[in-house]
Amino acid sequence: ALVESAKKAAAIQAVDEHLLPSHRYIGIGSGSTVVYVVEAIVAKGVDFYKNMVFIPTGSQSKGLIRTAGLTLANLDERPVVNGRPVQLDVCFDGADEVDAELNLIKGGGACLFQEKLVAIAAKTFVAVADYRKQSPRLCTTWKNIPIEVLPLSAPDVLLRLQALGSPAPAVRSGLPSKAGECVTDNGMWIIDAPFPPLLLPSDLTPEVDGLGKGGVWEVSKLADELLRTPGIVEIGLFHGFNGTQAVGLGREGQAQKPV
Ligand code: DER
Repeated sequence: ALVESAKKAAAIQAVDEHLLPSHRYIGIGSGSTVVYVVEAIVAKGVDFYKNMVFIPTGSQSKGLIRTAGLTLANLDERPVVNGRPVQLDVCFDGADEVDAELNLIKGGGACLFQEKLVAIAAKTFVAVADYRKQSPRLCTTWKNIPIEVLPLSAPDVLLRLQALGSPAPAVRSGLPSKAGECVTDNGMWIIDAPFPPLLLPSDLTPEVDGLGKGGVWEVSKLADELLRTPGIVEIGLFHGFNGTQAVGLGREGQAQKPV
């Protein structure tokens, strides 16, 4: 009950603070917290949201938008002005872990690929997360980095991840709802790769370079290495987003500003 009320409070605060009446294109993430974001938007009343268009980040997100009676448009259906698809004004999404510099682990719900596409298309990305998600360093409370891979490449990617210092990467099972592997909205698999806590740039010293010695990486260095690996389609590490905001409810019950 405390967690659900924390999610709901964070969602209401996020919408109150970051969704403006003038906004037109809004990204809607995936997971359980974003359900409260959609509820908070609907609670604003039809006059508030009737001219807004909502962009989903996967099948669950699309269903949320449709069921709420909000206007739905796919990412590739945005108008193109001067050769550029219009930017989203804001994107609301959940997170599995948020570190001190607002880097995120995402992908607990296996929706990370479209979530990242929508997140980078937005002027402001708002991570809506309850107090459980706040952490000093990524891979502290959420032990694995979710990685979307082409199924054909899975054996080789698993080997590569071990070479990069992940102790026990594994393809995510679809159980209990589906025998065999979890298959994403994009027809891909998810590999969950555990790593020791990911360092921040400020943690680096001449001796600790964050380049994977003993499996210890700095966030952006690991992200770059993973995104260079053939077969990896996208990774559940969101880092260096300008304009990221995080809204969560602290233990003391007061909504906290960015971590
Ligand atoms: O899968 C995802 O990336 C979701 O956004 C997830 O990280 C957050 O899900 P939750 O709101 O149910 O914790």
